[in-house]
Formats: sequence, structure tokens, C-alpha cells
Amino acid sequence: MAEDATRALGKGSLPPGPVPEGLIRIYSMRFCPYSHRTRLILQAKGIRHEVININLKNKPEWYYTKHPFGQIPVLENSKHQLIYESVIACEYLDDAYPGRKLYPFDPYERARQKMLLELFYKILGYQNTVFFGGDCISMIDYLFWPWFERLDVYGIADCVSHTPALRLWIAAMKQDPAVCALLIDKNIFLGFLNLYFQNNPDAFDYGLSC
Ligand SMILES: N[C@@H](CCC(=O)N[C@@H](CS)C(=O)NCC(=O)O)C(=O)O
Repeated sequence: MAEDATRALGKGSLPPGPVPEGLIRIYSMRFCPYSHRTRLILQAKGIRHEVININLKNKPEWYYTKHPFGQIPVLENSKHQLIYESVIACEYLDDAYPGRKLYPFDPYERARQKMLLELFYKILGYQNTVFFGGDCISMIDYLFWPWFERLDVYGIADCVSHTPALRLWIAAMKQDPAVCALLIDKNIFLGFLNLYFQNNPDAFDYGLSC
């Protein structure tokens, strides 16, 4: 499995070589919630991958060959295929790789998760099960999680204190191995935000020791 803690590549960097057979690459940024989503799926499905972090305030020239607007996340496979838009990338990983399917097989249940996701962008409805898709974790939970993990960092964790079902879901998510593997240290996140809002291009490497 890949190490996420690599320095972000910026202008003047050399483009990485082709993706080796049997591996998938993610162009990412350590603090981006959309990349976080996609890394959760890589982790949850145990997909061998490598991470290339991109400096979003000083983007490498070559990165525009990976995404038309230079956004992250982007997946690249050994056939030079590029997949972007985090929800599409997550579904691609679920379809293209073996192991437990994170989207339900049942077409209605799959549609229901996608409808919930649409609602998430407006206002969140809630279920009477621990997870959004039922009694075990599935795609929809991973697609929501990065924003909930950041509530504490933004100092607004209290906004879920009056919703016991959501608190239960957050507690259950914190038990999941993929979520645990990618939890971000709050102080490191705050350090990143502080530099980011000063427009400092070193923000993306905040907290890395070398
Ligand atoms: N709809 C996109 C949004 C991705 C996105 O906004 N990524 C941000 C980083 S969190 C980005 O690339 N920002 C740099 C830019 O827009 O130039 C997705 O779901 O993948």
C-alpha cells in the first residue's frame, strides 16, 4: 500500500513515469476532502497504489495533461487511462477491482445511495440504520466521511451534537480500518490551513519531516 506522506510536486518538477503494471496512481493532496474520498476507497478495497501529491498553489506544468483544469484527485492506470471527479473515480475503483463491492449490487439500493449523495450537497436526510447504506459500511459512507472528519478541525463539531444518529455514525466510522488508516492529525491540519490561507505554497508539505 502506498505512503501518502510524500512532498507535493510543483512547477519545474519532472513528470512521473508510466504507472507500473499492477499498480494504480492517484494524483492527490494530503488535505483535500475529494482526494480523501478516493483514498478511502483505495484503502478499503486494499488496492495497490502510489500517491503523487500536487502543489495546488504552484502546479506543475505537466499536470494539465492529467486534468484539463489541473484539479485533484485524478487516477491513472498502467494503460495511461485517466479518471477524474472523485465520485466517478470511486465508482471506477469499485467496478474495476475485485474484493468487496462498496456500492450495493441491487440497482434500487445503488440508486438510493446516489440520491442520498445528491441530497448531501443540499441537506442531509437520515436513516434508521447505523450506516447510510444499511448495517455495514458502504460507498456512500466513504463519500460523506471526509467532510465529517473535518468538522472538528473547523471547530464546528457541535453541529452534530443534537443528532444522536449522526453521532453514532461518526463513532462507527472511527472504528473502520480504512478511515483509521487515513485519519489526519488535527494540529497538522490546522497548520496546513494557516499556511494555505497565507497563500504559502509550503502548506501542502506541512507536517512532513523530510
Ligand atoms: N468535483 C471535483 C472537485 C475537486 C476539487 O475541487 N479539488 C480541489 C482540491 S480540494 C482542487 O483541485 N483545487 C485546485 C483547483 O481547482 O485549481 C471532485 O469531486 O473531484
